[in-house]
Amino acid sequence: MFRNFTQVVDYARKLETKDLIVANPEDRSILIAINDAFQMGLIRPVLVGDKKKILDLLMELGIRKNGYEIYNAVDSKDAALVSVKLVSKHSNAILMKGHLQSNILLHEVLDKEHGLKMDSLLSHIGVLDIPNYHKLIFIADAVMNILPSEKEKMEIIDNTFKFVNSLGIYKPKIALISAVEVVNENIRSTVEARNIVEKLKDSDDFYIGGPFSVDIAVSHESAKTKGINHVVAGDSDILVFPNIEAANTFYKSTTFLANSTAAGLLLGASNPIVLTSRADSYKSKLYSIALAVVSTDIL
Ligand code: COD
Repeated sequence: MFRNFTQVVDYARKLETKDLIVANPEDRSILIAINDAFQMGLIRPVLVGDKKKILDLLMELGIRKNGYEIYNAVDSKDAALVSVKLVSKHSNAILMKGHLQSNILLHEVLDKEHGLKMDSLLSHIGVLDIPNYHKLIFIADAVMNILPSEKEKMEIIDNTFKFVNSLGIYKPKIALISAVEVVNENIRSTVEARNIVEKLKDSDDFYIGGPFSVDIAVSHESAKTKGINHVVAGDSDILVFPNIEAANTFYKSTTFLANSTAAGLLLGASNPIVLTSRADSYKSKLYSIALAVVSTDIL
């Protein structure tokens, strides 16, 4: 069971080296993270983007280009297309989003001809190490699914549970997040949470509760004050948010205001996909790569 990102990196170092194919790596923090992962033996870097700019940046950062495979791309869309095509040819490869908009890459990932989509729904998992919380917390979906339906939320829960469970977290506690803990027919997420909990509450694989406001999900004190006595309350492993705005706001608030470290991956595709925000730190990028390497081993 991984309790922090250092343990994830240590485990990844023991595994077989993977090809990491990066769309648009023309960014200092991305290149430093990739090079550190390369030096640790986690990955072999394959870079797709503006070749001259990449070489200039590598030189500026004092990184030798030996061991790097570099393909030129004319723009972000081309870089996304070439990267996805390269990844689709290697079952052992990892795709990473570099310095480009998420939807440009996701569009290519979803392409029926050359993409990485299988039968399942693709969803994002954000892993947060928050100094104020007693364990890693997993959040879905801050990046991919804009306003998932009730059925799609069930698929997101399935993707997320499988991933979290494979990291050694036995019977994770899943909280369905909304603004309040009581069902209000005018707040769709409370109604959906009630329905989902009704369907999944007898699962032997995980504990599930909701609707919960975030404070109930992560604070025993708050749950007690509000009269909520539930195994998930105050001790959640997984927060499932109602929509991308809520999840993304939580993800970025905790990283930029609460000194948290985040890692992010896309789940449900044929290959692991590292998907962090362009503004995420160098460490976030390194930890996300390590998590992707580990996920090729465990999923
Ligand atoms: N999983 C599997 N298949 C999917 C998914 C999914 N999550 N989403 C769409 N598909 C399939 C559809 O069924 C369809 O067959 C095909 O893919 C295309 O679907 P569209 O028309 O909805 O695809 P797009 O390209 O218009 O939109 C897909 C995006 C993922 C780009 C879109 O949902 C999006 O913009 N998401 C938000 C990305 C973003 O900007 N995040 C910001 C945070 S960093």
